[in-house]
Amino acid sequence: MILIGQYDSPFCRRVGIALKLYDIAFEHRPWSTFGDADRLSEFNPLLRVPTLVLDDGTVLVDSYGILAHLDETAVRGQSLMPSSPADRTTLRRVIGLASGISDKAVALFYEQVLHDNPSQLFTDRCRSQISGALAALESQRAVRNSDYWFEDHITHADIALGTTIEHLSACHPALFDAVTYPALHAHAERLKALAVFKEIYQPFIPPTQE
Ligand SMILES: N[C@@H](CCC(=O)N[C@@H](CS)C(=O)NCC(=O)O)C(=O)O
Repeated sequence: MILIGQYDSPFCRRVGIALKLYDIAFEHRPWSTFGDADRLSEFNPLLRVPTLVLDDGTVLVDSYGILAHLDETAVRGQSLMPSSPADRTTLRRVIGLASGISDKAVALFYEQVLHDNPSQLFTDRCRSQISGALAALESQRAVRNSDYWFEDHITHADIALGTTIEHLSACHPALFDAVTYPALHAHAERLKALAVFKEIYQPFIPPTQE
């Protein structure tokens, strides 16, 4: 299996962490979506990461589908899904908000670095979408006392939150702080300290078209 994409992408990092926790062997190709567009295009016409090449050559794109595939096929490691249907619904809500924040963080970054005159309307909208989703997640996390979102068991909800917050803090430091979001900050710090989060990590590198 080959995972294409750099770990400064929260979406790629989520997949890399899940592969590790499921103990699935993979080769990592840390290609940039801009700098390595030519070789990436051989696998993914969308020029996006994560891109996962399965052992039979099938190429999966988009973290949602890739992670669903891993959940269905993993034979080792603890499941990254909670067992109760109610918790699964909660998990999907958390992941929807967390990955939505990352979508907006990436869009905001591209707007700022790739446009000569970034749109004020668009950048303000991204910032307010991000802070709205963070506030929703903060209030949901604040009423839970466990180390992970679901008791003592790491799930996709934790991985999505941890990778989203680390990415957001690196690329838009003004949009996240421990005072405004204490419960999310504490949660992200706990995840950051895990060996798998340290291993599947790359400092943020702004995109370049060269
Ligand atoms: N919905 C996608 C989002 C992935 C995404 O936004 N990846 C970024 C890197 S963080 C990317 O490929 N950007 C290049 C582009 O969209 O042109 C997923 O969950 O995999």
